[in-house]
Amino acid sequence: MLNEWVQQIAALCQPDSIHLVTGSDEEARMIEQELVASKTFIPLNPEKRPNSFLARSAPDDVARVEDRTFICCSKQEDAGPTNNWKDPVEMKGILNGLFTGCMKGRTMYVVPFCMGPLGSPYSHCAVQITDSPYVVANMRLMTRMGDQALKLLNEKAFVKCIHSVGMPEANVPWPCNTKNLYISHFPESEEIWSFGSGYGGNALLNKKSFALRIASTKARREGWLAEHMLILGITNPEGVKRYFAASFPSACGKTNLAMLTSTLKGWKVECVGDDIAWMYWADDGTLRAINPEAGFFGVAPGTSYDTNYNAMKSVEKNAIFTNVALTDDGDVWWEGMTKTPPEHAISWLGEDWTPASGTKAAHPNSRFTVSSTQCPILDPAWDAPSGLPISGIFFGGRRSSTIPLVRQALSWKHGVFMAAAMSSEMTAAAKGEVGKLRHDPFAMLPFCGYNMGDYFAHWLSMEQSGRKLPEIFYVNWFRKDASGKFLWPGFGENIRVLKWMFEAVEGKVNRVKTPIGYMPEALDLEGLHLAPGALEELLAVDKEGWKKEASDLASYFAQFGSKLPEDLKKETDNVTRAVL
Ligand code: SAT
Ligand code: MN
Repeated sequence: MLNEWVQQIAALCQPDSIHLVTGSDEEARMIEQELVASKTFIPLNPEKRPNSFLARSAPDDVARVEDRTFICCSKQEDAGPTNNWKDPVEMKGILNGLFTGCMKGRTMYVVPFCMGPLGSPYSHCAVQITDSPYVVANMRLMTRMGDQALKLLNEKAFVKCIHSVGMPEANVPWPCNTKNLYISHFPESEEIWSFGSGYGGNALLNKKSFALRIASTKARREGWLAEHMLILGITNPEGVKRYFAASFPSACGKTNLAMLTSTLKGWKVECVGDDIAWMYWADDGTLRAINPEAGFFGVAPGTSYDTNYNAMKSVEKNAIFTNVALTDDGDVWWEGMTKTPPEHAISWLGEDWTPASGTKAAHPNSRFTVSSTQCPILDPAWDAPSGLPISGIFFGGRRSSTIPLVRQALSWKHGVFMAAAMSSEMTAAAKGEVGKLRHDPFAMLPFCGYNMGDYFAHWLSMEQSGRKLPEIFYVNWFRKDASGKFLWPGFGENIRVLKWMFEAVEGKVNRVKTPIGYMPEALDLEGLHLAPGALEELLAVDKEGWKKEASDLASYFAQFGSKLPEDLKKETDNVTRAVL
């Protein structure tokens, strides 16, 4: 089956050669050498960062492009109002034209990969065909790929991912074709066709395209959840360990949170994953999560030994950096990595840069790619085939006002409502207006492969007898005071909020009921010096703000029409009434 399909795609794309990727070390060295020869990879100083490379993308191929991302299912209604829909037959016609001969003069790589622990009943396989060796090098760090995945494919159905940078015979370090971008998903035939971009989620189809957009449609059919969530383990001073999953939009600190260094004595965090969780109901009624990925594709700017020690340790070797700056001693640098910037560097655009330049040395969406196994606090059970039991789920956006530091849902339905009501200030992870507030339900707006109204209903349907439902929380690390300063220090100090959630799950009563959920009566602030009044402000129910929130939400929800579950309408009415 694999062979036939590969031949068919090869006949369409007309590459010079076909390379079935094995995942071996020799092969990896060969691909790296090829990338160095084509100037896509700049080898870093091996004394500073062994076996690591810097890539610079084309200046207009730097982030996910949501308005060129399509869901192609037969009925428009199934894609829903928040996705770009295209008729599958029409889209196949366009793609056939674009892909014809698109790999002439290039090698077509065939990358078998498995998302989730090898041999886990919860894992799913796919194959990505790509003409980008850069994509192959990244997938090697981020997925379980090559021979180990090929063995699992056998005769089983696999998701078909076809990717081309869309530039035959182009001899440039970063080939792409951003005038003709198509990131197209066919949930009914489980295919992904991506054309024109070589960057991140547009090109690494394992990540958002498969593990979220296609997987979410599979999950809906089969009764599980494919979510934009990190997974972490928290151990308390008594040695009790609990796992939490947490959902935030892109570039809102999931990687930092997943690798948190606790500032509270005796409390410890371990990392299972930083971006995607697949969750299933086990026979004992618990919700169990696996991380489908095997590596991190983290935002570089702002990452330092102070803010995320474990990420910095993870990228000390065997890492790929994209769109960060190159220092004069052959290492990498980005804004926020050190307190004092280098006196001179080469920017992500390949130009001379000094702190006086007045521009960014690294692109705000520059990234590091590294294998999970390099994370010093990787959870010992991160790869467990049976997944890990989830005690709590929390959601959070980037909100400078209104949304309190933390609250607990009053019920499962209320929790689903809180997540559906999520909105967040936009970041550089996607092309668009950075800082603009937008609705981003469950942090899945760009990643849900079907009608968001049906997605809400799917979440509500998780509440069934015999299930141990996780507690749901909502956090906001990003609230600011009147002068625009963050009220909460974030990073390692977030353990104080995690502690409250951990204890809430255990049934320890330290909460007050408010119209918008349970809020902490007290937080452990020992050793932390918050500005006077900051905690009160962080936990205040801002009535005026909530009134606006509720009326805005009602009009947002209206677009889902009859697909909006009655329960969410009721929850909106409840909150509106309660805050009025
Ligand atoms: O480029 S990615 O989609 O992988 C990163 C992100 O948006 O989270
Ligand atoms: Mn993400």
